[in-house]
Amino acid sequence: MLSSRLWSRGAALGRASSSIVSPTPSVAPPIFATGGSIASAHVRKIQELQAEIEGLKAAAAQSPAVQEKAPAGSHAVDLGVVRTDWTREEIAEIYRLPFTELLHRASVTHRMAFDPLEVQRCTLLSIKTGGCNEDCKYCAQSTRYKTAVKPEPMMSVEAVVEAAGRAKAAGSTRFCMGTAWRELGNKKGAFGKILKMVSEVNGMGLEVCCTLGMVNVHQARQLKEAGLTAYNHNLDTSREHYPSVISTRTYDDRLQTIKNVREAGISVCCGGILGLGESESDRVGLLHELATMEKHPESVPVNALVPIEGTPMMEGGEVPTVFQMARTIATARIIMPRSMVRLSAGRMSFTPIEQTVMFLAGANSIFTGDKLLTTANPAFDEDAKLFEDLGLKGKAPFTSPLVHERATQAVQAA
Ligand code: SAM
Ligand code: DTB
Ligand code: SF4
Repeated sequence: MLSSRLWSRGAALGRASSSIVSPTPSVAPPIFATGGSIASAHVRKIQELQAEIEGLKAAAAQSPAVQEKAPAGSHAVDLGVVRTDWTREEIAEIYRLPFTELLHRASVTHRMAFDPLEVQRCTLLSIKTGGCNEDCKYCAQSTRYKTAVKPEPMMSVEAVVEAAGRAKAAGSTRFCMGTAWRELGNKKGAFGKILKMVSEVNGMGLEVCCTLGMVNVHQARQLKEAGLTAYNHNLDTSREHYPSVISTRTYDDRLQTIKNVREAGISVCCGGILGLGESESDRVGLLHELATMEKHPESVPVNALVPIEGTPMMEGGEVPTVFQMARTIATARIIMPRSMVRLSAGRMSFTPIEQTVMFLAGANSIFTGDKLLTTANPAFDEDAKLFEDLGLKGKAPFTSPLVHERATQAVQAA
């Protein structure tokens, strides 16, 4: 049996240990597998950890190396090996739990790997807007549809670095650059500029993410070398529903890029959009695809459709309900407990209290700033007020559970 790992620090640990003992009836499938076999008694495992917590608490307190790496005030409990063998039926069973029960389970799981009061602020920037030849039926930047977005040239490195500086000053700890491209392809000049942007933004101490369409392993390695933290490439929906949304590339094309990014050692950001005319089974299908990857994406964006005038989804899609969003987020939180779950596009469609339900469901990141790539986002002040009302705090960069895992190993070695 693999030893359970835990890392925590100071008073925060007390909070973590008391919150994880919440009695959770064992109706839904187990979340964690241990040493390859599925642990049937999730709760028992949590209780076993209580004893271990006390010993590790002392070790953590004595390890300056760990404390240096440790994000102040956060806490993490890593319960062995995270499952990647979910069946679609198991995921559907979780998705369909009574709503309050689903939220409770997501909440309990959230506390095992993250400080639930921390929500990461991220900033998006469209560094090359419009003129994309793909036919994604939701997208403002596709040339196939008559939308208000006009193609623009690529931004300069200086302008991007300036924008990243503003984002950092406003509290963002992750900066994501997007291009309206099917693929990076043979755009050598543009790629050179992007590598420079990545390296400069990385030098500012921010997590850097890019979303540039399809990339090969060689390109992914160059991005990694330049200092890229994460690559965003969404599956958008289930394999079955995908052809009704996009015809110019396949689901397997998307999976190949994700594989290339993984192979280069870059953290994967992969999720989808709700409101594309999909069924509940398609939402479960998307979650199943993500949660059965050899390694879960470290970051799972859940977007609500932003209906764009002129695109087919203006008619064929529909803004998802708060329940559909929260169920999807909560299920993602439970089946991928160590992933950041990002409440991404579409927040303008939800009231502050509806967004609060999504935080309760386990979302722990939002995009802040007035603009996403081409569409509107809640005003900075509105988000600041929401954080204040909820007592939320921002999340420092590079403090994902993966970092905690390294800290844990250091504790155990101490
Ligand atoms: N062109 C690249 C690609 O498609 O991978 C990167 C940019 S693309 C705009 C990034 C993601 O934004 C898409 O995969 C999609 O999930 C999301 N997105 C685009 N338009 C959206 C919309 N109208 N509503 C919600 N999400 C949207
Ligand atoms: C993701 O999943 N959502 C972000 C990010 N990844 C690149 C993009 C949202 C785009 C919303 C539509 C727009 O502003 O054009
Ligand atoms: Fe192009 Fe990306 Fe928009 Fe699809 S989602 S049309 S690939 S910019």
